[in-house]
Amino acid sequence: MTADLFETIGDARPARETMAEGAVLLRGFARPVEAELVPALRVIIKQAPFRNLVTPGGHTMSVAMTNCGSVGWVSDRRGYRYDAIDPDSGQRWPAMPPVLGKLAADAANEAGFERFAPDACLINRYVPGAKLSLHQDKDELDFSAPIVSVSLGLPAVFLFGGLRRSDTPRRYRLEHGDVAVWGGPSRLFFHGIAPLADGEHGVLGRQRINLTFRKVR
Ligand code: MD6
Ligand code: FE
Repeated sequence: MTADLFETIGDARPARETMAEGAVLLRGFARPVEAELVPALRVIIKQAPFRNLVTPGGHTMSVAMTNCGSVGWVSDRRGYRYDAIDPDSGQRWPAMPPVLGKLAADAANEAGFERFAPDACLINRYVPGAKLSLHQDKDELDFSAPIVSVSLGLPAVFLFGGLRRSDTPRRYRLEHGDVAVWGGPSRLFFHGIAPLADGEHGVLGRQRINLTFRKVR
């Protein structure tokens, strides 16, 4: 028995949970920097506002997105890709604030992935009812780097499957400040977010914000 097994953050959820080999949930990991995170995000979304992207199949996504970092993830009728330019403004995406890059690197390190240096941070905004269908994150060039995902605001149900779309996903509740890190053997696992339940969060109101950090190039 290890102390780790019984370590909790006061609400009986273990501070650390292994979801699969290479995939770990670090509960509350972002809480210590929350007060810096939220204002940094406000600056980014003023410069690069959230928008509902269109998939190559012509569907408008229920999740609104923006990015910071040297490249950003975009989707339109031509496909999914990373681009250094925000197509809405014609300008570069806002730079990744140091507090964000450091949080991602610290979380990756905690999960056993050293020297994670993300060049992209996709910022997702969910309003009640918004969802993200099962998908793989495979538009990056470098699958040796993990993905670090930070949840803020309303809680969500994270669906975490396997390498095949048909693998039945497990469900994990992601709350404000929780960080999921993903890599190695599970880097290409299918995952998604169930339709967001309505609610009101003390800091962020009626929404969930998710940051996913990637090493694209
Ligand atoms: C979300 N996250 O949590 C969407 N991808 O809103 C993702 O799609 C995701 O959380 C790769 C790794 C972790 C994730
Ligand atoms: Fe994803």
